[in-house]
Amino acid sequence: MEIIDVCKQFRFDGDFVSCKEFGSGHINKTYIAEYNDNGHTQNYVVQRVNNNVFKNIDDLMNNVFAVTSYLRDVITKNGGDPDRETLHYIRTKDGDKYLKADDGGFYRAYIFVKDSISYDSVDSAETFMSSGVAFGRFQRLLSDFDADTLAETIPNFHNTPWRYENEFMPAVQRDAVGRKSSCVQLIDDYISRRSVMSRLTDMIDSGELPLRVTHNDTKLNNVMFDANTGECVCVIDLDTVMPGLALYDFGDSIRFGASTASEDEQDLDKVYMDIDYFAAYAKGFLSEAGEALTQAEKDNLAFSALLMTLECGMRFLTDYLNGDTYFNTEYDDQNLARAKNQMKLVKDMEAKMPVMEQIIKEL
Ligand code: ADP
Ligand code: GN1
Ligand code: MG
Repeated sequence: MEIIDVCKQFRFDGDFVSCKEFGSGHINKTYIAEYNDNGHTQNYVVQRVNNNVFKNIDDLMNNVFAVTSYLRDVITKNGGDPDRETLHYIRTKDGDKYLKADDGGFYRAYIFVKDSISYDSVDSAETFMSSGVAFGRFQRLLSDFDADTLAETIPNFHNTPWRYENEFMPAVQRDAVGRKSSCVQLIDDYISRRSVMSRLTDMIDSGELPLRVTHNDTKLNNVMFDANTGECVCVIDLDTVMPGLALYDFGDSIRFGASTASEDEQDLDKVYMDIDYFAAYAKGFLSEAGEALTQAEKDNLAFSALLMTLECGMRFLTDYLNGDTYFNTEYDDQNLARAKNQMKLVKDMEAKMPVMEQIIKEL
């Protein structure tokens, strides 16, 4: 289905001007649509939802509508601007939360946050600290949201040992597209770290770590910043908001944003975890979410960065071995490059763990 015909199905104000692909997410296909509403420009985001990744689109869209309407209320009560500080989804002309198109695609739409930008890499410690504030606040604002009403959009999303046993090792054994021989050493690097993978899930099982409503995909480019002031405006990409650990949100942000290079940088000499960025993010995140955290959560903040990096690298390697069926890729060995890159970061974090832990203690 042509994207202009998709746009026509939504309750957008004004006349269609243009629609083009944009953004650099690894999962959905994102477009920006420009409309002219009596002389003023209104932009909308239109997304083709990846239904290979999200198996139940009804559950998914019920989650994001519930979360955003809850956030609108809380933000309004706190004197904030709900139109800017949370996503505003638009229904179809039939009143549905998404469009099931004739071509089998699932589309949804929301208002483009005006004068906002997202970053694919950190330009300063201040920007990164600000994203920590955004994700910490997101968690705090949802602290009274009834977690039982949320569907688990991707089961076992951050269950690292489950991913190891049920996805990674089977992919290694199947070697579906004959790529295993090109990454034997890398596979061993992941396998040799199996023992640390269960640390947080064991603590959930023993009741030492509480489940909260968390974002679960806290990449820097899932925060919009004000294009003029540089301050964080709102958190986006709400597809994985589910019960999880505060530690997942903290760790995943460090994985992506505290790296000195992009996630698929192939020159591994450029890939490190920047300890100043780590400290800046921790300061921002804890300023919003810190009060609610238990001692056990605080004690595992530094470790969570390592675990989330290990998990994500293992997911990239799994996808490489499976023939690139999950993450969006632009070239053949991109998932392999990502998996190597994340392993380099893991090794760097292992070496820096005492310093990271000391920083958290001081905060
Ligand atoms: P994915 O699941 O593929 O990561 P996202 O929802 O994160 O999809 O969207 C991809 C990118 O599109 C984001 O990183 C961001 O740059 C841009 N984007 C998404 N929503 C908005 C919005 N409301 N306003 C401005 N930019 C947006
Ligand atoms: C995906 O959708 P995006 O690009 O924000 C993925 C995350 C990974 C990330 C790695 C639903 O995030 O879990 O950490 O890529 N999202 C999903 O860059 O799998
Ligand atoms: Mg995203």
